[in-house]
Amino acid sequence: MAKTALITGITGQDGAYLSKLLLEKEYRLVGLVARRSSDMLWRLKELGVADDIEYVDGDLADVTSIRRGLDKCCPDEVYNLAAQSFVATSWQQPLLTAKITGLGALNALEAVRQHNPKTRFYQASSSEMFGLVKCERQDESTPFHPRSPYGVAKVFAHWATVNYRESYKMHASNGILFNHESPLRGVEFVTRKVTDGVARIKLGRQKELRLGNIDAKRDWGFAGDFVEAMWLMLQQDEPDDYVIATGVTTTVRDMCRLAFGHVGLNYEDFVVVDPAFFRPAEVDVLLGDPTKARERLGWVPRTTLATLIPMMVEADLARVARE
Ligand code: G4F
Repeated sequence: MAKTALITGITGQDGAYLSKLLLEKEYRLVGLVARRSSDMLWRLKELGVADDIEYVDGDLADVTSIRRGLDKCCPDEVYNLAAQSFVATSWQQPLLTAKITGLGALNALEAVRQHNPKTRFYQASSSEMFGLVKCERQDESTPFHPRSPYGVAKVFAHWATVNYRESYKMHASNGILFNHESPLRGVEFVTRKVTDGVARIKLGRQKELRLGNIDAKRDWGFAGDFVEAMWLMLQQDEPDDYVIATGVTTTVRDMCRLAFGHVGLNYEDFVVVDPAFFRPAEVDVLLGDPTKARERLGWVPRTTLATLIPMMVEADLARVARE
């Protein structure tokens, strides 16, 4: 019998790649969508899956709407990907971030528990929880020290998931995902801001690119690889928490070098460091240790940053040329 999955945040980058993966595995797929409009389906359309999904109206801030969504489709698996996920915005809207990113996960867990506690549950945890890192490589035992309202909200959601697992024996797992990017990334995030900027500069539509802290280091992988780990977590006999990362860290500066270099330009001629993009508290470096995911899930990242960034630049060159 085909399985049914309910995905919150289905219109985001990860929602789109996970949808594609689950449809390939012949799942019946249901997306919980807060405010439906055809514009917001662009990622699902780009992957050619928008018409293969059933959509139900619902918002993580409204537990009754999640219950209605669950009652309607009775899923075997729930993937909670919805969040206010842009770290910089979380200082502008800390309460909204807490409500959606933090409490929203608890709403989803409680709705699942009431509907059918045997439903398998995936929570999108984040490496932002490590924040002011306590060791060189972060794994599942590294203590959290979040540095943003977003990170604080994710810590709440993470522990709520652990608590539901321990209290109600629910099959609830946290995927502690390090940064993961793709051509479907929003332009507010630094990789896509850079690849979009490179395309605009190369095609003569923009003269410079203003960035914040280009000495920050991130462990960047490909979203298409990372969603496989989400699915694998829910196929295990026992629920657990897993770090999903590449194990390689790179500065924003070197990522710029790669992106501009792909079109034969030198980033130093175009990047302007603008303090307006600095954050009140920065996560200087993230570097994940995905050993547990490799050993227990058999998951390994396939795409390096050196492949990913050119892929994103090419997609943006095509998009900008079409504009
Ligand atoms: O691309 P970013 O905005 O991603 P960030 O803050 O690391 O968060 C992303 O990854 C998390 C996983 O660790 C997710 F949980 C989260 O939802 C999101 O997907 O920024 C990356 C780095 C930061 O250090 C930032 O200060 O790039 C630096 N940066 C420098 N200039 C910039 C800019 N970031 C942005 N967005 N824009 C800039 O102009």
